[in-house]
Amino acid sequence: MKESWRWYGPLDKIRLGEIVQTGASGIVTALHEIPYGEIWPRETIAARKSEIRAAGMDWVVVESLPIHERIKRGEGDLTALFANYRQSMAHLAAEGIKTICYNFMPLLDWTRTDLAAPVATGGTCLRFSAVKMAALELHMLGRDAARDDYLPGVIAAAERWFQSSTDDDRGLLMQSVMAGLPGAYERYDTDGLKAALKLYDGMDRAALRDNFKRFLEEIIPAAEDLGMRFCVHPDDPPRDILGLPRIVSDADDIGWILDAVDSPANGLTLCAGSLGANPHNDVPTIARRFASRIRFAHLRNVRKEADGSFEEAAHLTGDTDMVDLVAALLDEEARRREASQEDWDIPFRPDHGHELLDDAARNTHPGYPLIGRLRGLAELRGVIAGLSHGRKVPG
Ligand code: DNO
Repeated sequence: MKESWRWYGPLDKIRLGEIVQTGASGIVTALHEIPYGEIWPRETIAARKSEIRAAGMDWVVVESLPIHERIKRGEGDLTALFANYRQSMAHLAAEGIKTICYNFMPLLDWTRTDLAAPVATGGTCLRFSAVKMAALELHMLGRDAARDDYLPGVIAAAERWFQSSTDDDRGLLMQSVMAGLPGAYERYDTDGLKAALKLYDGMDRAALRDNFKRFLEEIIPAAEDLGMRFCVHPDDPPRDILGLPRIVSDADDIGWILDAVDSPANGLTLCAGSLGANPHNDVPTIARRFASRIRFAHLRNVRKEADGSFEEAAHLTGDTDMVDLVAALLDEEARRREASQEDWDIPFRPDHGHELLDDAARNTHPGYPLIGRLRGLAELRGVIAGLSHGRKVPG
């Protein structure tokens, strides 16, 4: 398994010269500075790639080549947007960067309500509180239909939270929910979020699936021609949110997507933390079922609570059996090597990490501190070494 590390480019407070010291050899990044829908110029890709090379690593996965909201909404004439997307793909492929992670979450990327929840042994973690999310939906956005999405006890607690909250508490909650949007993009305030949600009015699961299928039909044939591997990232959290349908949340969804355009170029990012937040998902079982289509793995763990809340656990603790999951990925790699598949090596990155020790002072991207992820990587490396020891590796 190829050890890799997410780097936000020049915006990142963690420098390549530091990342290389973690022992990771692959970089996962994107041209975050380019607005959604615009073409990624080949020269810019080449320059970023050389910068990474000069630091002694390789750009192994693009995360993400983002999909414009109009494509997700299926709005208007999309010809130019699809053409631009394919042009960016061609530029990436020409530079030899061929694994592309993306998501199809409407409007928001990953969503948390607390970016610095205390961890018992010290440090902080990312947390999703069902109570705070319900307070935001019901009381700050006035979305009454959200009553159907939460347990009665959560709705009552949300009302209490809202009544006793200050302007600062509410502002911080909004900021935390917005923090999942990657890169330098505009964050919404309450009115902005209401307006953006309005654009999705009437969009149900079936309509969003149609738009996703259209995207795959436009993109996957080009990916095949270019020898690229696309891998969809699951929804985080894996449930409808803000009344927006989520269609990459469980094994049925994944099965639907992989069958919608049945091609090796249409693959999956196995994100253990995203999938693991849904109590119906058994992540190692999902990994084994879709193993041949996994192109990239995000390894992290979550601890779920009965009311729908969850928080990010250390990489080897939490509800997902990480050792079993890594074993499933190693089995798949062995199968690919046996079949002489060139792309047998599955890149993974330690996804998210607790803020530990000096991390807080660095003010890094939420979820992406240096020491917390270094701890995660070191633990995962140990699991991989342990499981690989004595395994018969073909060829
Ligand atoms: C969160 C990440 C996601 C992921 C995108 C992929 O930490 O895993 O933001 O990058 O959803 O498009």
